[in-house]
Amino acid sequence: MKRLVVILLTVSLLAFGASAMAASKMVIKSSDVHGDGYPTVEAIKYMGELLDSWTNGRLTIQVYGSMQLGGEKEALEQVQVGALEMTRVSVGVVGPIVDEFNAFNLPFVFRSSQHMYNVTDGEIGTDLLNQLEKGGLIGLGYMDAGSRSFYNKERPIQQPADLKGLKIRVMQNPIFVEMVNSMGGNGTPVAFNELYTALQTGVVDGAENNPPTIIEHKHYEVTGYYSLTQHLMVPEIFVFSKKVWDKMSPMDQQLIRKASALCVLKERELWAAKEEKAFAELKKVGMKVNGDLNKEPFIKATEPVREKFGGKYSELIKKIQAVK
Ligand code: GTR
Repeated sequence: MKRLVVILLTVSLLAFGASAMAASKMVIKSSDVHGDGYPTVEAIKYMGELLDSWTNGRLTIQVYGSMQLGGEKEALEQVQVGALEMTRVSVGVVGPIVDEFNAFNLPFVFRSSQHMYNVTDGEIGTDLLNQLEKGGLIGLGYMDAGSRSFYNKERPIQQPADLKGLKIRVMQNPIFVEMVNSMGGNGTPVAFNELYTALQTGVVDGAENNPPTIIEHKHYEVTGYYSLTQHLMVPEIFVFSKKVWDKMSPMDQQLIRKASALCVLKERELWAAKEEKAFAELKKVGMKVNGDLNKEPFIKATEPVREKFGGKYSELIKKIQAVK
């Protein structure tokens, strides 16, 4: 009898402990280089609101935007060691952690936004997200970032030869350095949180990005020409720390997955509106936009980059290209 009481007591204490653990309050910290109003930031805030309402305030997200926690490389490192729960970064900086992601970082690999959605929403996208675990990350979803084109202070880029002599900032990944070099410019890796100053002081002459980023970070103040080469279509990604994730209850993990799926859709909707608005704003703030250029010479010039960096993943690339 005494033994039975002890067993029952132990079992109920364990159960109490488990539910207390499951019920413990958690503020998920998530970083972003962009600030309030940017689609990625607003979508993560929305994800936080969903979690908050589903759990009566037990799970919430606090976004640290505007590079408060530094650049994207550091943010990923913080998430890997579990010092930060979540971050939203470009797939551009994920390639050096999980090599397969570099298939998405190759110039002219996606034909259109729809093609990119079909790839990231399908088997290939899910498979790559799962591979993030080997880098200590839990992949929660992709976000749209449109396409990236060159902008600089010197001249419009009408053909690859116009890049000659220009130092063009790229994200910290060797692929992008070679991508710019293959087109005739000088690819220079600079962390995003140092880019405005690098443009202002002439450390670089230009960079490459989407219109919302140029508007939001006022890069038009320190450049002047935007040329629609659209050479990259690099998705954004939001990831959770595997170290933290492994200590969470399956129920909470499921809630986060569910909120992530809705967050992805929210960002797409916000992105479409933001991109259209930013395109119009570029002209208003005085950027000279040349949209009418022949992409063929740029595609041709970057062929060696696709061969060199894509060689290892030629099967994966074939699969990406086969997606409708
Ligand atoms: C932006 C992207 C950021 C960051 C930045 C960059 O388009 O949203 O995550 O990667 O580009 O060029 O570093």
